[in-house]
Amino acid sequence: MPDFPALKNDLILRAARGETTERAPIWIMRQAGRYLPEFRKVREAHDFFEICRTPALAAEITLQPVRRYAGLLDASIIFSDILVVPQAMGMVVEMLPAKGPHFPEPLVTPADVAKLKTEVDVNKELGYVFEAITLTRTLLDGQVPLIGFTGAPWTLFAYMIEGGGSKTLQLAKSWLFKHPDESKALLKRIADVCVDYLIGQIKAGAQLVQVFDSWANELSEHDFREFSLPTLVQISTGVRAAFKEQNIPPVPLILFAKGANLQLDEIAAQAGYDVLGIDWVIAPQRARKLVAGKATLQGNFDPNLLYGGREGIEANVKRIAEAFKEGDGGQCKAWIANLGHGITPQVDPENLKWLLQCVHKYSASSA
Ligand code: 1CP
Repeated sequence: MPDFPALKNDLILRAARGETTERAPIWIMRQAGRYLPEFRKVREAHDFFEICRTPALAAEITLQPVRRYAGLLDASIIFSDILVVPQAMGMVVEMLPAKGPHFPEPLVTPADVAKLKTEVDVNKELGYVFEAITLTRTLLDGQVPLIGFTGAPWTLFAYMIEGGGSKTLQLAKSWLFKHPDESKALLKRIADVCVDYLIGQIKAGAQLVQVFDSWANELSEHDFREFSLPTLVQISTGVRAAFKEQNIPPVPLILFAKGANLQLDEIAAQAGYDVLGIDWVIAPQRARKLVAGKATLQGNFDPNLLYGGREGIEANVKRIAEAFKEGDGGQCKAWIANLGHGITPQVDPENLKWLLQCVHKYSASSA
């Protein structure tokens, strides 16, 4: 493990361990991104995946929100994308202007799985992410912890078959229903890569890691249990085994299974994650009841709250902070504040600043 500057703010690590904290730590999903003019400026000069593959650029963009919101953000997240995993498995992924990710040759039938690499050497294929993490953690100078991440197997599987974003996931789901065994085999292969990828990120310096199952909300309870949950367990088990076998100091594991709200109890009991991200649809009180102290909760402001004006932002942050503190003597316990999904491109950065300030104020023990 490289030697890094001492950490000055460990609030998120304490909350992830389930401790009571003086206020809620906060970071924002997609905090380095298109709502920031400084990000758009770098993007004008560079292709999206070129930035991901250039550690100095990825580090610079990761640091942008930390710099702009100095003292207000409690974590950084490495600039990359979940779709670097399908690239590592041998697929071509492009980022089209205004359209988003595009796979020119998506998987059409299970026979196409043969086109994927049988063995994926993450150090060779994704070593640039590891380098970016090591550089970023050094440049962060201990201000806040650095989060690494991967897409969850189900979400990556869906992109690999749909070939990009989709409203219905009709193609990906037809695989689940028509070819359940082949689907499970492919999901497992993706999970194998995710395990190695997360271990590599942790060894490179990631201080927490998050698994994004952004499309969990599209699966029925049955199908989530059948196709997604086992691979999420495979990831947490695989990473925790590496902590032991390779003598790696353990880091908290975060799972964001968007919209899997009805199954939070099952996920908290079985999936093996320290922190569970929740979207804005479920009330904090209900989420806390379902999780029953088995994990820290992360969330869950509606991303559109950032369009709600200063008063709207303040009132809703206050309400949600109070809900998370309820029953704990007005103190924050095991809560990491965040949005319930990524920040959107049209947000005024000043409104995000206000939301961060409101979280500091209303999550504090004295508030
Ligand atoms: O043109 C551009 O500049 C591309 C915009 C962009 C950015 C800034 C994309 C394309 N990805 C990213 C960065 C990114 N993606 C991060 C960076 C770190 C940070 O959070 O600051 C992260 C964590 C992601 C993760 C990601 N990519 C997810 C999971 C999170 C989520 O929002 O659900 C998903 C689903 C993607 C796919 C993706 N990449 C980019 C877009 C526009 C999308 C979504 C496309 C779709 O709607 O299907």
